[in-house]
Amino acid sequence: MVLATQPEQQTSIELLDEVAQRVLWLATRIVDAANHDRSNPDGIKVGGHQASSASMVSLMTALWFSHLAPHDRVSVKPHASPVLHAINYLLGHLEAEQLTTLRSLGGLQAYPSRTKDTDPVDFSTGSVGLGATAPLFAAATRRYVDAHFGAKPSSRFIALLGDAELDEGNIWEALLDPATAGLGNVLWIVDLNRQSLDRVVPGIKVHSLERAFADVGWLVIEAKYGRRLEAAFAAHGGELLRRRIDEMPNDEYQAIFGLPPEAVREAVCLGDGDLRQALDRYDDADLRSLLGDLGGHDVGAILDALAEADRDPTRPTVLFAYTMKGWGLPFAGDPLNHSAQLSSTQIDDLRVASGVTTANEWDRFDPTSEAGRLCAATRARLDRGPIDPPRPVTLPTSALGTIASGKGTSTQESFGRVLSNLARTDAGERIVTLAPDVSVSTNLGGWINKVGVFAPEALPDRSAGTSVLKWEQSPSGRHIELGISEMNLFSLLGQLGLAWDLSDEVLLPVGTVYDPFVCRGLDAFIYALYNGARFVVAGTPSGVTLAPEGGAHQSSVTASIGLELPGVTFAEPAYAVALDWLLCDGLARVADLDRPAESLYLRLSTRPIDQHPFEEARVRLGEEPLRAAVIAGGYRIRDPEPDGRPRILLAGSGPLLPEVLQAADALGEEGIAAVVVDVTSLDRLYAGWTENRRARIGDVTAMPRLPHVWRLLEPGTPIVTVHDAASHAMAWLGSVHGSPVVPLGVDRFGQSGTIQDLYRIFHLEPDAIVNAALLALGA
Ligand SMILES: Cc1ncc(C[n+]2csc(CCOP(=O)(O)OP(=O)(O)O)c2C)c(N)n1
Ligand SMILES: [Mg+2]
Repeated sequence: MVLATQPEQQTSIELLDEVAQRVLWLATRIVDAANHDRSNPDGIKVGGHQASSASMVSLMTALWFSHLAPHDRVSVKPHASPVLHAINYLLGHLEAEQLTTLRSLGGLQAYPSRTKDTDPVDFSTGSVGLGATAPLFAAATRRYVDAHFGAKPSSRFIALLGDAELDEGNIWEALLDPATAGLGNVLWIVDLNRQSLDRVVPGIKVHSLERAFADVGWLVIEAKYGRRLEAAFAAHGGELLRRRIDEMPNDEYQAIFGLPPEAVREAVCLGDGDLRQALDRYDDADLRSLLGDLGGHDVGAILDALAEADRDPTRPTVLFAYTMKGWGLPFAGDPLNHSAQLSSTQIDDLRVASGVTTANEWDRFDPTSEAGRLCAATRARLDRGPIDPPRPVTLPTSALGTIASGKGTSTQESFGRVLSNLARTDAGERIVTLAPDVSVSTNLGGWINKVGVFAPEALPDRSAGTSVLKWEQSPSGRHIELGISEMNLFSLLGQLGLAWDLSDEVLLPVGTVYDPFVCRGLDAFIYALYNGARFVVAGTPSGVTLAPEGGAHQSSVTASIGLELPGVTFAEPAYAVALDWLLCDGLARVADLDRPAESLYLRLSTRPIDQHPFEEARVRLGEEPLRAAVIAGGYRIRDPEPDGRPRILLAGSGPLLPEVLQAADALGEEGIAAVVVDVTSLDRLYAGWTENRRARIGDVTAMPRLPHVWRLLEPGTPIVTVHDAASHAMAWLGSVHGSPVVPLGVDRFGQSGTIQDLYRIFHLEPDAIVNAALLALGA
């Protein structure tokens, strides 16, 4: 690793220990105040994690006050949020009043949050495992940014994670992907306290974990024992003690700290006379404290390990730091300490031990003291200075070009074409695509042929001449190919989508995934949005329209997911031009840093459909009004004048539009006027409607903007909704004007068949839509 800035001098260990004790005090008291100093009208426990925080105090103190450089980025394990806030406070990024606001509305968040905390937080954490891998994907993003836009000041991307986070599969998916290999500026520090939430993790897992990291090319280092234990090992007979501790299973080691001091010796020696003799020089209390002298709480050992981590710039490093959950607190090492909190007497004792009083317990260090000067120097050292605002990126409103009229086309095909056409525009250089081994089958081929595949070093194209797909891999490539991990897709999308903040360049990330497998990466999708990331994702193909592929590949719940997720707009256009407009507009929103973050989720299909009905609507409505309506969520593709006939409104999305239009024709022949609404974005319609409702709930006299959906539907006209997705997603349309609704959709698992077969069994074919309309009219 190359350091951007080295701390000018090695800060003395004693001084760092003094700061660590204050950090421990503040972190513990922040949780205590949240639970005891505030009124608690709910009567439920406020909570907070004093033990998990204590475990991290020495590591974080050493990092911030002696090791970090200004451009480094750190992800802090969720339950150490009080430690991060305590450090940020000592560095002057929070006011004392804020320290008593943990877990209150507008206060310090329970888990570090990029978007809700007011002090510096680089990565949100909370769902264990995801915050841990975020810096790895941020480093992959930086590698891409440096290769395309010139090197930024170097950063180290650091994750501080709990040992039980390594149980999460996403960790291993992230490590194994070639896209994250060889990132020499990545450091993971595992807080190895051998405890998870419920228990001491049995056995000794660390060796297999270390081997697993080494196998995938990581440098593995340890901060295992503190200086006192190392000295004891070096003394006469000390080797016996080292072997005994090394071989002791976690639960046995941990149990020692629950014993009275006088029982510790026998628990360690278990009748071994030589070992007992070697330990004779320690009294009972000394022996117990000696046994707890772990590397992750010895600032000197930590700094040595951090220096070692910096030595190899060619590969990522993991540091296993042995720690004690609850270090320095009365319940250190207790298997049930996860949610334990100090009593008020214990808080009083800690206050005294930390050298503060009730009068100055929330104060920063005296600025003239050594510790105060260290805080000021640390703040100055970590100051990033002014940063040039990212260059604005402009997008065209349309990029599809002409499509052969009369020929049916699918939204997936058009998606590939729009991207390809964007390659040569100004925005094109900012677009980076990625796919979990589905580039070809999601139609990224044309784009890849134009822009190439990203690799940190140029690699030979072994498929040259043998395939229509070129696979040129070089640092200038603009497609990142991932292994089949949808979790990695969304994890990387999330970090590419934060490049504007963590790497000072705007990227327009576009991911593709088979729509059913959105669910496979859903947690990382949610995490990316919660972090404020900006990106486009296309779920394609989708629904039972992917007929022969069968039920395992046919998505049905994804429309509801897209509709309900905050921070992303879900859209499901039917026609090529609508897709083009929505995609260009979505990318423009991604690029516009002045707007709140808004990503775009396109649910697409491989079914070619006739484009004429859209062209007719374009002529009837005019280009600009139609474009505005498509982006607002829908337009009337059939709009019969009221003429006294009974009226029905058919609302459909995506590849089912041909069936809906046929049903409208059939209803016309029965003397029923059918309005057909092509719902291009159910999400925009719903958002507009609920925004209107919410404004009126807040103020019953308010006259908020009429939502687009209000005019799209009409009072008194029953509705049939037709969706290649769970029928529930569109059923709410009936509530807009209080109209009867018959929702048609896919509410069972699918199976193989032809499109017609599947539409028939799910009542999505024209005859069924007509029957549903008659039912709605009857109701
Ligand atoms: C995805 C997810 N599952 C479950 C939890 C609940 N949970 C919170 S902490 C924790 C154990 C964490 O243990 P570890 O990572 O070792 O942290 P420690 O508290 O020991 O420092 C669990 C299961 C969570 N936050 N996220
Ligand atoms: Mg743990």
